[in-house]
Amino acid sequence: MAESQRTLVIFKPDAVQRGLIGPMVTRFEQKGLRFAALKLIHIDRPLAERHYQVHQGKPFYEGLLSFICSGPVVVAVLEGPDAIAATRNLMGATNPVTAEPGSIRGMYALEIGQNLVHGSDSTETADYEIPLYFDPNELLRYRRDVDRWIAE
Ligand code: 3AN
Repeated sequence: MAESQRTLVIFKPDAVQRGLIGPMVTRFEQKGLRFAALKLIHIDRPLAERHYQVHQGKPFYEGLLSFICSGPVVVAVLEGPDAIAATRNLMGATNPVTAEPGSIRGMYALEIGQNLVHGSDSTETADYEIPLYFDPNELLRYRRDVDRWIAE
């Protein structure tokens, strides 16, 4: 039985603008992952700086910040067995051109700077990122009847 994990997912401004929130949410739901939280927000510069602090100084840092602040995003916490790796695999590789066909980026995106979705890359990252966006009382604990058919 795999470890149950929580991961932060951001459906980026390009996903909102292109009307891809629905299809992307559907992919995660169909995979079997469960939403613990979901909301539409506008990320401001200080929050973006905290989120992307590991990329500070990289050539794409300023572009990344202005892009993530350029319009509303949908932030979510997904949970389930191995949720972090499962989410990253469903997203596909960072560069959409080489992302696996069938992955979200493989299906819907063409450029690394507009790659639709973010997912935490480790448990440590998830533990850092989730509280940036959600208070503890926003993370809902519940079970779905179908969960027993998805995880042992
Ligand atoms: P991922 O989002 O797949 O975890 P990271 O953490 O390496 O990828 O990069 C964070 C974000 O920074 C990416 N989603 C992408 O939007 C942007 N990014 C990463 N590398 C580049 C690059 N070489 N040029 C432009 N943007 C980049």
